[in-house]
Amino acid sequence: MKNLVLLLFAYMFQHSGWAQLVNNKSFEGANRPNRPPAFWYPCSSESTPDTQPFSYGVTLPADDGKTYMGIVTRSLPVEPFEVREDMETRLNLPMIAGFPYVISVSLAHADDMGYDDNSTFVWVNRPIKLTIYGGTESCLMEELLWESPLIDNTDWIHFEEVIRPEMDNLRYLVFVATPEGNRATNGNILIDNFDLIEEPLIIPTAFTPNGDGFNDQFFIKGIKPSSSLKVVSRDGDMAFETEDYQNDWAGGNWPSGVYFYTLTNSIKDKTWKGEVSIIR
Ligand SMILES: [Ca+2]
Ligand SMILES: [Ca+2]
Repeated sequence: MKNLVLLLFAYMFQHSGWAQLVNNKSFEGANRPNRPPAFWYPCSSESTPDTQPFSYGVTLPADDGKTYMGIVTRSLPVEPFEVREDMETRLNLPMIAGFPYVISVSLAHADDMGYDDNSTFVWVNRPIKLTIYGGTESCLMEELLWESPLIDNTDWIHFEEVIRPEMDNLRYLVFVATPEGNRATNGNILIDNFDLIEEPLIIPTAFTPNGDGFNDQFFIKGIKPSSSLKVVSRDGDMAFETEDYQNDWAGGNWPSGVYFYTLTNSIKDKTWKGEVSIIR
């Protein structure tokens, strides 16, 4: 029994891929104002994100789990005239330049957010955007990775997009509450169910190079830069070989049949092998 458990563990470890990049991506924690959940830290000291719901009139149930993050922008009558709340998390592994990552997040807006200020109610309810930066050091906003549209939906909308950082070794993500058109405003954005993963590799088992514009190339979804590819025929002849595959092999003059590929990424030092059929 003990051996079986060990074996199962080894199997799961091998096939679970690489480590999760983001901790507490659902922003779970005790609901309370001016305090972000674990693993998320404000960079600017002027104002601190909230773990919602139930602060400042926000009541929307979480999109995932029980709690989520709320960040606001505020317009001030005195310097600095504007506050943009932000929060940072440290990735478990740095991002690799040029690699495709899937970024996904649920966003919403609270219509009735506000607070009492000396018996005057101050609304903080304008729609704003979420901007996500990457940095090699804590709180450095070195590369803009993603920006949402203006979020005025009061129910959650889930966004998902593939991004490719230009800089290498981005280790920190900074989320910034961003007014539209850089105008200072009292606005809010609610954030839940975030994730950032390396785009999974999907290697097809067949392609059809007949020039009909559909599935004509050996197209590997999520392929990483610096990926070499070798394709060998059943007879052991090299059908295709390149050091940096660009998803452009249309089978050359090779006939229909089964071929064997070896795809190697030199940056991750990882190899995938399998069969692919040419169907003409
Ligand atoms: Ca959550
Ligand atoms: Ca085709």
